[in-house]
Amino acid sequence: MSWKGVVDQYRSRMDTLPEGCPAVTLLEGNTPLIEAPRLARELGLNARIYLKYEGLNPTGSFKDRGMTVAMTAAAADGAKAVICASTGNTSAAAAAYASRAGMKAFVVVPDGNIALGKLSQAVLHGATVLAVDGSFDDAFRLVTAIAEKAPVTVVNSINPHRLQGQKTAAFEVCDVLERAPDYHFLPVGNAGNITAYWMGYREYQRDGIVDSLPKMMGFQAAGAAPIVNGAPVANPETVASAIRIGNPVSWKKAEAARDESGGVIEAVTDAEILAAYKLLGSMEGVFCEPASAASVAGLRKLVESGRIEDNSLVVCTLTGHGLKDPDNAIKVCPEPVRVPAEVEGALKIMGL
Ligand code: AN7
Repeated sequence: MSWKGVVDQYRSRMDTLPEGCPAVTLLEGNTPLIEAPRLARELGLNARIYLKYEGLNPTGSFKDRGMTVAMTAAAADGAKAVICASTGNTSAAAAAYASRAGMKAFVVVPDGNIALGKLSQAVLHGATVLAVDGSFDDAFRLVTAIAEKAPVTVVNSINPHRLQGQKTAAFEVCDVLERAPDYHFLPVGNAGNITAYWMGYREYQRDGIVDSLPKMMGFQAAGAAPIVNGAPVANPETVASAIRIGNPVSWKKAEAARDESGGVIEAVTDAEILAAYKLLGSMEGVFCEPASAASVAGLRKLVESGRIEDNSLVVCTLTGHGLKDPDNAIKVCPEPVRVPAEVEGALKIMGL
């Protein structure tokens, strides 16, 4: 049977959607859960590691899962326009799904701080891109203020439909593994995704589909780690622009997910993020964007400090595709080697 997209695939679990409304979908979800044995060996971990590769969603990130539900609800409600603040991926998803629904999209982004791939998606899909001189947090404040005065539906994750969609990734993990993992590693920015996964896992356990729950392991970038520091960060800074957020909307819910699951929310440095980013690409053939690699950077850190039990089942979500932000890859990897267009000369340089 062909995949129907997350709304119709999990319609009976979409707690917030009005009954029977037609889905606004790009057939998102059903992303691969890729085993990573070389990574496990490299980390020195005697455990099974799986990568939930969310970069293979239609717009290249996990945001499509929430956006299909938010846009389905907005369309059912007769909305004509949507708005969001974004570090990039939410804006790409909002723009794409709005165009599909025949709605206008306004996306508010921190000027100069979103990856080019994401900006190109927003403009190509016809959104009006508003660039603010400030951080994501400033953009988000502007969005909520605009929505109080004008007929636009906010599709940031304060919109409860978003988390309903995003929880389906946890369902898919369990559907494939036929159990819940022991640990689930995620990058944390606005903290919606860790909240949504926890919601999904608990729902499957409540309904007897799985009989255990994972520890939720969230990782912020060290320069944008308000939850870890216990205070908002006024000027967040990190190479992982997707999670450059100083005051997460789902802060309290993420702490609840951490505490109820017996997990952690900790920080990883930009150097640790980039090392994990390169490792995933060079050892497992999986290209994710820097923010996504925070999950694997976190795993590595915990393995190194002996905090992951042997023989565990570990899942790391890779939230966005590496092609969103190719500049970063070019910056951190060696340049192409110039060779003459002639065999002997080329072989010499190749060392063969
Ligand atoms: C690749 O697009 O917040 O903790 O505005 O794009 O649920 O916020 C993006 C977040 C991780 C963090 N990885 O997830 C936005 C935005 C990637 C992301 C996160 C984001 P949350």
